[in-house]
Amino acid sequence: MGHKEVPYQVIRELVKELQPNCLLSDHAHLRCLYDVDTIFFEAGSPCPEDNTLPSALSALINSGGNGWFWAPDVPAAPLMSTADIVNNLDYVEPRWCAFLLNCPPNNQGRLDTNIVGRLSEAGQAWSPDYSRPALSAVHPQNEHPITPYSAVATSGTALYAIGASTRASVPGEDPSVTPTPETTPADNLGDANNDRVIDIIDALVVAQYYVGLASSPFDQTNADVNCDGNIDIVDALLIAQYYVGLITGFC
Ligand SMILES: [Ca+2]
Ligand SMILES: [Ca+2]
Repeated sequence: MGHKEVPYQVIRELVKELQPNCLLSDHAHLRCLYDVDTIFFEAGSPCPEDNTLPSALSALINSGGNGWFWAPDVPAAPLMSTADIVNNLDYVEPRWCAFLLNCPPNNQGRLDTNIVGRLSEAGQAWSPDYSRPALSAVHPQNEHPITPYSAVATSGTALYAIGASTRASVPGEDPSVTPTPETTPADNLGDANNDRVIDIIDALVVAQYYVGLASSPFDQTNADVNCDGNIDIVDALLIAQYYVGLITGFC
């Protein structure tokens, strides 16, 4: 989506702090490693046959919800067939490309049983090719990217380049993009860092708090958005869902 649409470097630093070996990508539609660990190929823009860069090809296992995120109709929604999962794996394997199959966790933080069953079937139906040679080493990557606040260019749109974006998706720059509203519910639930905005940063600081990396300021009352007396990853998930418009309020 481009490094400027979310606080990319903040999220990257947190992920690397929690899981140093975790590979991070930005869904920027770029065919190069631009402050990311892997290239991200979306279904419909397949990985080239001669690919030699660490890559991932995404697909959705279910057609419920909006495909990416869980919704109540997901447990009964049709799933990608076992044969199709195996075909995708066979397609990406010789291209050194991972198959990133989106399986949405439900509102309890778990995968629904139909999804678990399908993954089990696919695991039994597919065998990796252990004779595939190793991927050649890639050049060193920038481990601490800094996204500039602004930039100018004599031609074109500089922000797209420095933000690793191929699309007009910079809030405030494109009239079709709606900036994050500067509002919160009346009771401020969800505004975990008390900056009067509910955004992905609030989900992030709640997740940090849950794993013992409390940041400051941190409002515990605002963080417990499902009002169950605990501040955990479910609260972070709900705040993220609120931010992207999947839910319209909290407890
Ligand atoms: Ca906030
Ligand atoms: Ca809670």
